[in-house]
Amino acid sequence: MALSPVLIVGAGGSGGKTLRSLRQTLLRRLRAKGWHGDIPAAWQFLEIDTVSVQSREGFPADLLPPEDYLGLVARDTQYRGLREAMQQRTPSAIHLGAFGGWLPEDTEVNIAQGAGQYRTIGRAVGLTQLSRIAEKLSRSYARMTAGGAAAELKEVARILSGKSDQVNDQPIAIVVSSVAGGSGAGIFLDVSEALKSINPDFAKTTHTFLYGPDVFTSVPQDLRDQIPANVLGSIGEIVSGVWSPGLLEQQPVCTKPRAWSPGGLPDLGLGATTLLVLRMQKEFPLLIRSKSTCQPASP
Ligand SMILES: Nc1nc2c(ncn2[C@@H]2O[C@H](COP(=O)(O)OP(=O)(O)OP(=O)(O)O)[C@@H](O)[C@H]2O)c(=O)[nH]1
Ligand SMILES: [Mg+2]
Repeated sequence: MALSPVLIVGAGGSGGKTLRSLRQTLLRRLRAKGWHGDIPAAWQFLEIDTVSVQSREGFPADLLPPEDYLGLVARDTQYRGLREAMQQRTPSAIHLGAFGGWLPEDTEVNIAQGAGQYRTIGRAVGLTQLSRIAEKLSRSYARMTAGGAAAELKEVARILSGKSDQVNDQPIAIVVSSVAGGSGAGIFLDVSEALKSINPDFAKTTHTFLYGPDVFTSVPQDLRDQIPANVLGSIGEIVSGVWSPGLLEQQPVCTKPRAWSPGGLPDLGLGATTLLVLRMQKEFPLLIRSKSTCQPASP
């Protein structure tokens, strides 16, 4: 099987843990085959979470290198300040349409430590940080496609299969998140949008893996009150993208990251994408084709 350059993005805690585990496993397997270097540059990992500083979260796999982590909330940032900044940047005439019905007035949650299992808080944080998300994705993409990365990948192919020509040029993106919490569920759609702004081909080569709610059944019942609402909201947004008009049309891809608008149903941001909802025992692959328009960001 041919190797491809891959940008794998973990959104929120579950996405991040998946990346940590995957990176460690890949490195072990490569080393077992005689590879002496670090993870090849053609395989980029990036965790994006609200939490200011990457933490173990009780999970045994090594943390990612610091440059592979983006914490969206600066220390000491309060939700209220972040919300006001977002509103000030948005024309007041569209406030109701853009924020009405979902953006919380305020919250007790200390957002520097996570979105507290509120998907709307996660999304609000992500929206205010879209340009940082895109910037960080672009840096990972630059490393993945830099001179030397392709030659290194050929060397990996040679070590693994004995054939250095078992390599594809086309970059692939993988987004991993759960739909159950606040951070990942709140940002994975906007992350997918941002990917397309970096390379329009990601509209066709992004794969999204989502953990369903049943992977959290070991979490005590009183700590998972918000999970049903988060899952319902996430799946609703995905399905609305599938059913939005014009799905099969060829649409231009935006060159700047912008928000996916849940109210207008215009764009799921995933292009022709395999979306896999991971459950404990079953996997449901859905082929998502979404309409992609270049309307101004809202908000
Ligand atoms: N108590 C406890 N809660 C957990 C555990 N794993 C996950 N959760 C909670 O289950 C929810 C879903 O987990 P994730 O999808 O990783 O959450 P996230 O995307 O990081 O979002 P937030 O942490 O809610 O901002 C989160 O709110 C977590 O706090 C666990 O091992 N113990
Ligand atoms: Mg978390």
